[in-house]
Amino acid sequence: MHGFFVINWISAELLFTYLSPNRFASVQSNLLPCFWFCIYFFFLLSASIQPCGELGGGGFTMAKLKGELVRALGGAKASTSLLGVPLGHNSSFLQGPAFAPPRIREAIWCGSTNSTTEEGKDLNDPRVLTDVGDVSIQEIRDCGVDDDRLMKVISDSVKLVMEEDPLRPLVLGGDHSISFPVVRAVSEKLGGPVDILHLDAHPDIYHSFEGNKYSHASPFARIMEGGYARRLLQVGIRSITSEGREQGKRFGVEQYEMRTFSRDQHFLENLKLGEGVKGVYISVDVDCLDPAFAPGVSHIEPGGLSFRNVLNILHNLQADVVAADVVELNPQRDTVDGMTAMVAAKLVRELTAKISK
Ligand SMILES: [Mn+2]
Repeated sequence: MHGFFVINWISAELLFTYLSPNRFASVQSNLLPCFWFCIYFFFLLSASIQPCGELGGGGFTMAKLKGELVRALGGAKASTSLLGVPLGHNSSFLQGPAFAPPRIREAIWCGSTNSTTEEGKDLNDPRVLTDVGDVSIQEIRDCGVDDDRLMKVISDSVKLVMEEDPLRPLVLGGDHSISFPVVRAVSEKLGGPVDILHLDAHPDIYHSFEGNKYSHASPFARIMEGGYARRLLQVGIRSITSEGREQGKRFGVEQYEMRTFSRDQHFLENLKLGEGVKGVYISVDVDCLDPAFAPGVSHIEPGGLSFRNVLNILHNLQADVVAADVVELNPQRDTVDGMTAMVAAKLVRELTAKISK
């Protein structure tokens, strides 16, 4: 149940509807505005009498409570907070990534491993890792909300997490379309562009794909058009069309292809990013990995990175990582024992260690 977030959202929508000029123009009697006000306050009251929402509500109160918890424990300079965005409908092939966030959480806390990251951070410490739940994507779409507004809901949710210093969002996708509203929120909230390290088999920079400007094949076109990134480094690329290269040139993207990885490896495993901008954003598409390591993805593309290549890139990166996402795990394509979910979970664990300090 994600009712709390829906209620908050509906309240805001109703207020907006009430305050919009069109509404005033169309109102013929005084009764209609009163009716809307009553409805609005009813929802406001409903929200205020369930201060925690449900666990997994992903709403304002949950981020606020988690922020208060971290500060009560003595705080941290930066603290990772998971935010699930179970969105799969902008995929061009399969929609399974909508089911990924619970599988990743299950794997993070699986009893087959422990709560310590490779470099010694304890994920059980709320100053290292908290979780604010999921944005209620499907429930909001069930209300007939289009993608322009849905993307705004995602951006607003990310901003609510960032509001609670020192929380920094680590977003669990979802397909790759979510990176656009997430990066937009991070850049707007911090007040300037970030550098992006993007690990992926694909550049995801089509102007639009199959007529969809929010396609999971297009988020980095929207990000670069919006001016939300200064540098965009794409690593692991091995499925790229002429449009992908042209768009890369157009936006000044640094595309590192797998066919030259042995030449680029030392450089990529010792990166220093983010100087002179607001920080670094890391976007990891699980299909950056070779399918031998991560078969549970929608677009299987042989010839990818090893898991250790990716960890070397992340561990050795010198950067202030302000937010990140792990996207495109498709549980419907995973092995029966959920191997790729464990792979995605370990990426989340190690990214958590990178962000928190
Ligand atoms: Mn991909």
